[in-house]
Amino acid sequence: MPVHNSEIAEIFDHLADLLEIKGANPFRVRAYHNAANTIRGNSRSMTDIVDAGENLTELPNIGEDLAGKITEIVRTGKLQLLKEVSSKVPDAIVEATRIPGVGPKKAQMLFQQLSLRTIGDLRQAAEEGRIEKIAGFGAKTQAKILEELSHSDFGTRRWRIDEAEDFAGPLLDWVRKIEGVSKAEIAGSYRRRKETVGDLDILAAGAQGRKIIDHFTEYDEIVSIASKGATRSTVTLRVGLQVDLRVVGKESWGSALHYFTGSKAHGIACRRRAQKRGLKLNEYGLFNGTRRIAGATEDNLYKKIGLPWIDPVLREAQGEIEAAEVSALPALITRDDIRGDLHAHTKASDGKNTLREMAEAAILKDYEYLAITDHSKSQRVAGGLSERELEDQIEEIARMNESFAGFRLLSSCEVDILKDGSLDFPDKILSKLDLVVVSVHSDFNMSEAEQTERIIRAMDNPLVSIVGHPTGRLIGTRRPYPVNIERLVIAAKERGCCLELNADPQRLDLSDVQCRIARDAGVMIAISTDAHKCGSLDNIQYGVDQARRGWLSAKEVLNTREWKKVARLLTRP
Ligand code: DGT
Ligand code: CA
Ligand code: CA
Ligand code: ZN
Repeated sequence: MPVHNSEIAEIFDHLADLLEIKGANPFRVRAYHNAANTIRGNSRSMTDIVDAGENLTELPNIGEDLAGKITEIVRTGKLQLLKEVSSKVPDAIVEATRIPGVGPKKAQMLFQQLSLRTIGDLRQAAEEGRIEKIAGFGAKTQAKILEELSHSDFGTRRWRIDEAEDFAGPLLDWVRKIEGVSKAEIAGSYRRRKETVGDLDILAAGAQGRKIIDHFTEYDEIVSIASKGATRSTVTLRVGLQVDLRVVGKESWGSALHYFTGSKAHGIACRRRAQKRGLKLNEYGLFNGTRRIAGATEDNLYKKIGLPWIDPVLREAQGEIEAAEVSALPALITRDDIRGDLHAHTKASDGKNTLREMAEAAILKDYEYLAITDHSKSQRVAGGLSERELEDQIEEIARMNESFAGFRLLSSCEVDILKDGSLDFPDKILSKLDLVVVSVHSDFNMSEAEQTERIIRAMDNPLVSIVGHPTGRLIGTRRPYPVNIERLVIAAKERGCCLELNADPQRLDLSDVQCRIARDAGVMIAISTDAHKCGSLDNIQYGVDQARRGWLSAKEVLNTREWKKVARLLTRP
C-alpha cells in the first residue's frame, strides 16, 4: 500500500509538536512543520518520487536529513524517531494540545507547573481555578479549557469523511478481491455520509467466514488485530483508524447491511416497527417465527415492514420513517443536478491556479458557470484584492468569456464582513459583480447576539447574494463561532438572501441539521466548493452528500439552475 502524502505530513507535524513539548529548538520544530506543508501541498506523491529514484531535496524545505526521513516513511510506513520521541512525552499532554488555543508549549507549561498527570487532573485544575493563576493564562483560557473538556467527544478521535475515504477505498478493494467474497460494502456512519466517522464498518458476504477473515487480516496496513473470529474481526490500520469486519451469508446480506449501516436509533425504530407487526428483525433477517421472510436485500426488508427503501443518508431517526410511511421522503439532490460552482479562488488571492485553469477545470466537469470569488482587501494574509485589482479582474473575465461557448466565468468576490457588519468594498464596485459572497474571517469571539447581528447587517445590503461558510467551523480544529442559525435563516428569508453550504470536507458548513432548518424556512442553499485549486472543485460531492443528509432536493439548491435563473433569483428588491 503506498503511503499517502497526508500521512507523511501528519507524522512530521506530530513530531514537531512532540519536540515543542520537549522544549526543542524552535527552528527545528518549524523545519518539520514547513516540511509537512510542502509535502501536503505537493501534487505528486512522495512514494512516486522515491520509487522513481528522484531527488527529494529539490523540493522546498526538504534537506538531506528530511529526505532520508521521507524515504524511511515511504519504505516502512513509520518513522523510528517519532516512536522514540513519543515514548518520552506523556500522552495526556499530547491530548491537551487538541484543545483549541492550547498549543504544545502551553500544554507543557500547564502540566509541568501544576504537576498534572491526566486530562482528569487538567479538568480539576480548571474547575478549581488554578489555571488562571499561571502566568500567560487568564480566566478566559481557563473557561475555554473547561468548556472543551466537557464536550463528550473530547479524547475520542474521529476522522473526517475525506480522510476516511483515503483508507476506505483501497481496503474495500482488498476485501472485494478476497476469494469467496461475493460482495462487500462499507456500512456505518461512512455509508450514511456523516462528516466524520469513528471507525469503518465493513460488511462482506461469503460462506467461509474464517478463511475470509484470515485473508482480511493479512492486509498490509494493519498494525494490530484486536479480535479475529469466524464471523467478525476488529483491527487497527497504521494511521490509527479502527476497522470492524463482519462476514455474513448472502441470505442475510440486506438485513446485516441495514443493521450495520445504522444509525442505531434508526435500526431500533425499524425493529420496533417489525415487532408491532408480530415480526422479529435482527442482523440475520426479518423473521415470522422461525421463518425468514426478508434478509437478502434491504429493499425487501423495508417493504416487509411497510416502507419504501430509505436512503442511508436519511437514517438518523429524524422523521424519515414517518415521512416514508406517507410517501413524503424528499427527492434528494444528486451530483448530476449541479450546474455550476459559486465560490472559487484563483492565484489572484490565495488560490493555486489561474483564471483560465479554473475555468477549464469547471468546463471539464460539464459546468455551465463558475464564480470567481477571490478575497477582498482586508484579507491581507490571503492575498485579498484591492478595488483596482478587482476591477481589472472583472475586465479580464469579460474578455475571457468571449472565448467560451456554453460556459461563463462569473465575476464575484468573497467580501469580508467587517466587525460592524459593513462590507470590505463599497457598493460602487460590488454592483459591477455578477454576484456577491460575503464571509466572516475575523473577530470570531463576539457574543452570539453580536455575531448574529453582524451577519444580518451584512445581508441588509441588497447587493449581497450569498453568506459564505455561515458558522466558520473547521471540523476537528475550530468550533463554529457563536451564531444563532434560526435567526440568520429568518433574516435571509426576509431579505431574499441565500446561504452557502460550503462543500470543503474540512468545513461542511452548514451542517446537516442547519441545512434542514434553512430548507424548512424556504431559504435557498448554494452548494459551493470554495476551491483554492482545480482539483478541489471535486469536493462538490461532499457538499451534495451533506445536502442530502439535510433533506435537500434539487429545487432547494440554487446552483442546480442555469445561470439566467440563478441571476433572477439573486436579484433582490
Ligand atoms: P461512528 O463509527 O461513531 O462514526 O458511528 P457508526 O454509526 O458507524 O457506529 P458504530 O461503528 O458504533 O456501529 C455501526 C452500526 O452498527 C451502527 O450505526 C448501528 C449498529 N449498531 C452498533 N451497536 C448497536 C447496538 O447496540 N444496537 C443496534 N441496534 N445497532 C447497533
Ligand atoms: Ca462506524
Ligand atoms: Ca464500528
Ligand atoms: Zn472564506
